[in-house]
Amino acid sequence: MEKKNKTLGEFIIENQSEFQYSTGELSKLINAIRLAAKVVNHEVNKAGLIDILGEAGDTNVQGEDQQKLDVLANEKFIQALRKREIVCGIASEEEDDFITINSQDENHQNKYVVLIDPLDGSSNIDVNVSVGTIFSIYRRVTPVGTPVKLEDFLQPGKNQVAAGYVVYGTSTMLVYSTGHGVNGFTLNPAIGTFYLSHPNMQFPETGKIYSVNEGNYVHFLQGVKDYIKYCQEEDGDRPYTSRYIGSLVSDFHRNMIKGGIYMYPKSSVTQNGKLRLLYECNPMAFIAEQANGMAIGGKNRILDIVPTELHQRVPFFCGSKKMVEKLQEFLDKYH
Ligand code: P6P
Repeated sequence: MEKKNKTLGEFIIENQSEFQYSTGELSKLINAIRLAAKVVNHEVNKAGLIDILGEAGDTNVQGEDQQKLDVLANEKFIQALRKREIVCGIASEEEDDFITINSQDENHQNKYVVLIDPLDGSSNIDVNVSVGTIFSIYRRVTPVGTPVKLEDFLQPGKNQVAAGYVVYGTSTMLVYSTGHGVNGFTLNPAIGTFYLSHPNMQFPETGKIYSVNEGNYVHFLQGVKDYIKYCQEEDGDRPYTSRYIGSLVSDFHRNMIKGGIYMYPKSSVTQNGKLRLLYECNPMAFIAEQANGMAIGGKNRILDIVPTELHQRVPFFCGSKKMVEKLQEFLDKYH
């Protein structure tokens, strides 16, 4: 078990060899994320003060009103990643298409692509509720030395080499995995240093919390409706508690610590659900499985889905293994 209070920097160096292509590349990637997370944290924490709330006036590719902090977070993460001579392309919820990052020598020697939701749950900013950043990292599949292509981004989630999130909550945490377990680092804002506060994070095998927007209940498939009713019945350790923040990173983080299941099902209103496969579901599913949890889209494992579009949406059920398995029983009855 890792010693607590180690800094993120020390942890990265000590675990450098875990990253299968370790020529300092992991350090550069995570350090870029770390820097941007601190900058965004600073802006999020003062959002109410410098009147950067409210909408930037634009809408993103999802047709959602773009909050000014969305725009700022997107810029800061792209800026931090662009400066490292390691990333050849970036895809973001806030960008219609992927961005080609040309290395200084312009010969496309960089080997990694990063997919990011720079500020997930941003509609919560105006009401001072936690938001988060989600990131997903792959090794490119097209030849080094050529410009990055869409197929570099449309890889199944099981190909991820690293993934994680930043939760800007009562404290700011960076939680990530390179495929060797999940570790959580808490920011000491006074000195701008992340410390290892949650080594080897694991989903409890089961739990008593279910997270879903019950306002959509009437639109859910019958299997989902039946599972929600199962959660609410008096029996054994049920009824469960319903907890839904409306911020994926926060609901996921709480459920990973306490045990629980998060659900964003498809419905008669949202045919494929709401969450995006590439920069929300895949990274969170990678973290979940690394923490002995489980993530499915219905019949299929999230990490096995072969993407077809950059911003495609999928139904998403993720959390404690036994709870996801129970849900799957209900889904299998009907579908
Ligand atoms: P709804 C935020 O917009 C988000 O992508 C997730 O962070 C969150 O869990 C979900 O959507 C909330 O969606 O439809 O319940 O408001």
